[in-house]
Amino acid sequence: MKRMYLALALVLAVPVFAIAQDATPPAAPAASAAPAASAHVVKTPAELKWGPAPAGLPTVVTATVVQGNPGEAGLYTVRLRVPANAKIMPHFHPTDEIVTVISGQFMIGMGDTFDKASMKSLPSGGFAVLPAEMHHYAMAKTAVVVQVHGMGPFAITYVNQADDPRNSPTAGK
Ligand SMILES: [Cu+2]
Repeated sequence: MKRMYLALALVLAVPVFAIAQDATPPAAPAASAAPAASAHVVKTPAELKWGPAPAGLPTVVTATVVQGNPGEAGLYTVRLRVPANAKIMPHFHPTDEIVTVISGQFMIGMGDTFDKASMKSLPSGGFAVLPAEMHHYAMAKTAVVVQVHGMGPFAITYVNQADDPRNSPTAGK
């Protein structure tokens, strides 16, 4: 009886294997149909050009575009220099915001109210994913460089309009 089951199992297994063998690999997309290829980017830190941060971030923050264009659709990577004690008050984004701390001590909290006690401190090498629409806030414990990447266009909406540097240039200082 055992032998019969084994034979049956082999018979059943063979067609599955045959199907797997017959499966044709997906055809490579034609060059014209492929999405725009990513640009080849290899940069030393010294080659990064710093300037004003994207609109909506505190005016004390400076930024460099590492890759892509945060103002357009598609993958972008920027780095932000945030001076010690500067705050980015409760806000959210339409797409996931992925944060990597390059240097310094950064702090991130979740919710609608800035609460320093509940923030998590992230040293150099710290990492965070802030999902689209999730309310969060941040502060530089020391001067920091943080890398932010995600799918553009980058946008920021503050929970309280008074915290938006576009409305009050001293916000976040
Ligand atoms: Cu954010």
